[in-house]
Amino acid sequence: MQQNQATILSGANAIYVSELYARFATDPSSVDASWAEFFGQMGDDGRAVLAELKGPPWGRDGAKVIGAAAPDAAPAVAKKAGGLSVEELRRATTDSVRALMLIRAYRARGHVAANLDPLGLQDHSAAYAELDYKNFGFAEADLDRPIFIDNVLGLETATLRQIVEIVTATYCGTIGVEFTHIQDPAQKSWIQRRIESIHNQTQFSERGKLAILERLTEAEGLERFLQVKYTGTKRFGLDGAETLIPALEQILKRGSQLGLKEVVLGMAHRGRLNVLTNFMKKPFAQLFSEFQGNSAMPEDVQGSGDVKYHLGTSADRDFDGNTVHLSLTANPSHLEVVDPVALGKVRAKQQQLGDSGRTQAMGLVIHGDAAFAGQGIVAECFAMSQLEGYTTGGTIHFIVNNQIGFTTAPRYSRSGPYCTDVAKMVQAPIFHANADDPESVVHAARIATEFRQEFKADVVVDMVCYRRHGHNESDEPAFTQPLMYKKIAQLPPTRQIYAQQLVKEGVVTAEQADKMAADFQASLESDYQAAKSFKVNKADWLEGKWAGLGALNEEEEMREEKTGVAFEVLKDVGAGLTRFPDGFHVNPKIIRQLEAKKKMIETGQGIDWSTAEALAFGSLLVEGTPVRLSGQDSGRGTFSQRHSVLIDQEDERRFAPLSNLREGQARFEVIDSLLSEAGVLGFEYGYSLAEPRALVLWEAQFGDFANGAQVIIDQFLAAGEAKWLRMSGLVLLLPHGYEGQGAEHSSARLERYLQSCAEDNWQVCNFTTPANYFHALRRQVRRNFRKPLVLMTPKSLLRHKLCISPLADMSSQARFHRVLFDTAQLVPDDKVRRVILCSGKVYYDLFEERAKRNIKDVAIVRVEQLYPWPKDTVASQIRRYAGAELLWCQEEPGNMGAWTFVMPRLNFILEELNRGQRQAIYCGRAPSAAAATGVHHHHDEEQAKLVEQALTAPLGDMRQPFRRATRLGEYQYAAK
Ligand SMILES: Cc1ncc(C[n+]2csc(CCOP(=O)(O)OP(=O)(O)O)c2C)c(N)n1
Repeated sequence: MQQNQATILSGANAIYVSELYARFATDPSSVDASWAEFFGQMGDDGRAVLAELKGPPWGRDGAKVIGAAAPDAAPAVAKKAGGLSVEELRRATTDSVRALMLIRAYRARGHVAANLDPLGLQDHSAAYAELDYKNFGFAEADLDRPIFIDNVLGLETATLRQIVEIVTATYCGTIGVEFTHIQDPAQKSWIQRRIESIHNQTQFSERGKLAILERLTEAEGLERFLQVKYTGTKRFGLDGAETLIPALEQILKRGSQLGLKEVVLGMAHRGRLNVLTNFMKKPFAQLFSEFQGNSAMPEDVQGSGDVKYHLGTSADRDFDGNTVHLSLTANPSHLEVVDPVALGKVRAKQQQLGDSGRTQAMGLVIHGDAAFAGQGIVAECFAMSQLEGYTTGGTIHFIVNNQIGFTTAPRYSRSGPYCTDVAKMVQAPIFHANADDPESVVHAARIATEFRQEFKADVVVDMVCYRRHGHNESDEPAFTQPLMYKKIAQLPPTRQIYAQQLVKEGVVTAEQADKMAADFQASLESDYQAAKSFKVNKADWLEGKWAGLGALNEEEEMREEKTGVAFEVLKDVGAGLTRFPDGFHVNPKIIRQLEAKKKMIETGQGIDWSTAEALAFGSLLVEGTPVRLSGQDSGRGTFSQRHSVLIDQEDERRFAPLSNLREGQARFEVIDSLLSEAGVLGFEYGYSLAEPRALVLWEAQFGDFANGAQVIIDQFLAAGEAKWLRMSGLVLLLPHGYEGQGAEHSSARLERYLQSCAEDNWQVCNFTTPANYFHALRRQVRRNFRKPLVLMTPKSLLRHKLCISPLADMSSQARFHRVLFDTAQLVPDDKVRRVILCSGKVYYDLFEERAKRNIKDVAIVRVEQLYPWPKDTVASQIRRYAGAELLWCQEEPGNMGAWTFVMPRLNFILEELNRGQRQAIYCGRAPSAAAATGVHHHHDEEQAKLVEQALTAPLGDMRQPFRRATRLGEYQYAAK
């Protein structure tokens, strides 16, 4: 029988049965009635099994699948193969197929019956019913009958009882695995093999068990200590989720064995203090000192600082001789928004390490269950995870799933069964594990780490736990979850549960476990005493890759950086911009553009915007500074202006001239991004944090779309340095300008950036010349400090005949200009009637109209850099035209653009200069709810009118947006 069993579903029999099934599938009447009945009873799963009898595609890779047939087996032998009658064969096949269906059901659905919830709030009855062997055509009487399963589960033959025991242990223990959604056969079979071979349990050594107990003791001990010493102070404790700490430890330990050298962490508030100290080894004394109200920064360092559960840190940890550098990214309270930032840092570190296999640096992101399910940026990160320009070779996502979000229960905070469902968008494997079984969580963390290192893909560990206290420690959870909290109150801490387990196993005595806890409390007590005199003696922001850079001081901001480039270099780089390999078929229209570029470089005249940009990039590259630009369609450029990647018209090969300038040049990366703003901007910001020596740029398709990344802009770019002492030199390219294309395609919302300007936090500019753009880009990486650069960038000016610069303006003697003076032939300065200050594209409208009308007594001064506000230079220009009236002209509506930013600053200058005119006057569009009209001829009329008014209308006639209050108290535009 054994021997017959062994041959039933292999070789020719398998082919015979599968062919029978194939015939049945096309025509049920074409097979014998008994087979038809058998096949007819099969559900979808059974049919899939039958269809796979010849060996499914993913089984061939190593996973042993029942009935994998030798490809050359001859079907003709089948009729009485193995000495069985057709009836016997049918019967045995029935058993085997059913058993296999059962096993498959557990693989796919076992997690629903797994014991995942320490609170035991889940009702498993439906899951048990779903997986009951009786659903698969078996009866109790079948339990002990041997069934041939052809080495699935590592057994050739097993009784139904054995099968059920094994799959229950493997798939329904305290770990539930979701992996059958994975389409990559190698990944799927790897997981199946990895977990089935050991029934999804690690046999930990005594040492391993003790280490878990120690980590749990520290995790719990810290929370307990804080609860006593700082009762009621917010700490967003880890109580109920302490198993996080041994799990993280495992990720590093296993990771370091598999080549990890750097791990970038991103995490939210929950348990952060525990992670900072127990995992990242921030001194406890420092933490206690912060609890006592002291700053996390040294006294001589300025800045706003931040609450302690937002702070980052870095550390080196040693695991069996392997050192891993850890850095926890500082983050704002906006949940999940740190995720792409951490990933961008990982990418930069991989670049620095030369880690092309992406096994040395990794992101480890810790999430809350409600935030993971609710915040869209999580999906954006998954969307980026396998893209060439953004992949980091997989992230380990660890979810502290305490089954609540503030006061909101899961049924209100997600639509799917699990908080992890979003991870299925990239077919990540998901390990759900019960935190009250620490060994299971540590085991899952280990497999997740191995998976990430093996497949360079994202993986999720969902640690199901609970939150012992309220959302923070002064919050009363029973207001909203009385039953849950009754249950929680009865639960012993995880440490206690595990200590008891180890006592039972004889690994420790109860006294040893208690002593471990007492010793830790004693050591915290001595750190607590030390905290009283703890001083942060050094800020850590200028270490590692930041060494040699410094903080900004005022002098430095005003210093004229040498950003010009020698003529020969410019010419050489310029020649490289138009070079491409022989036999590369460039689009004829682009050839024309390249020829025009060539002419610009050769003559040194008429350099346009994109050529200036390419010269800035190219000169930096040959000087050894890498350039990374990412944004939607940035390779070509939204306005078809950049063409930094040439595409062969016959085979779509790509060629980037900027990558081929010189031997030994730095790396140029231009990336067409996914259609995300927050995710991508966060990523590039993270990249810039880790790599201060590269020029990193993010480009919005149109400036207004950056509003989708507002959180990154407000909370990281504008305030990151002030809060966390973390500089960034990221450049934002934001197409802006009123050209009649409607609201979103006109305005990059300049006003929003200007509103956030303070403490020299960043630079906000709106240039009118390619040369200034060139210098600003170079200045960004040639200064001794880093500040984000927010640039309004042109659209129509990209092709405007006047928006050009001579090459000389980029050469060694040339430099950046914060303000551009009027150099036209006008009446003498003291006869100038009016000085119009403006910024950006409207300058050309004013300039051309002034020329057309032959006006000679109106000067136009361009404020190229709005922030830091070049007060002295602006004042010098106002002083220069001593008798002139002062006007600010802009094309944006009065409640937008730079007006409300410049107005008080101009008024201040007028006052200082003691001018008769004390109020700067506004000339521009009326305040408006939408950023621009969508009707083209309205746009044309408005634009013509504001230009005409600026040049000719008496000051008293100007439309003053905020002069008159209406009855409703609303400030309205007083139309004349
Ligand atoms: C984007 C965002 N919205 C709202 C909040 C306010 N908030 C802070 S914690 C929290 C609940 C988070 O729940 P979960 O992700 O499950 O983490 P837990 O606190 O339970 O660990 C909320 C709503 C926030 N910080 N960020």
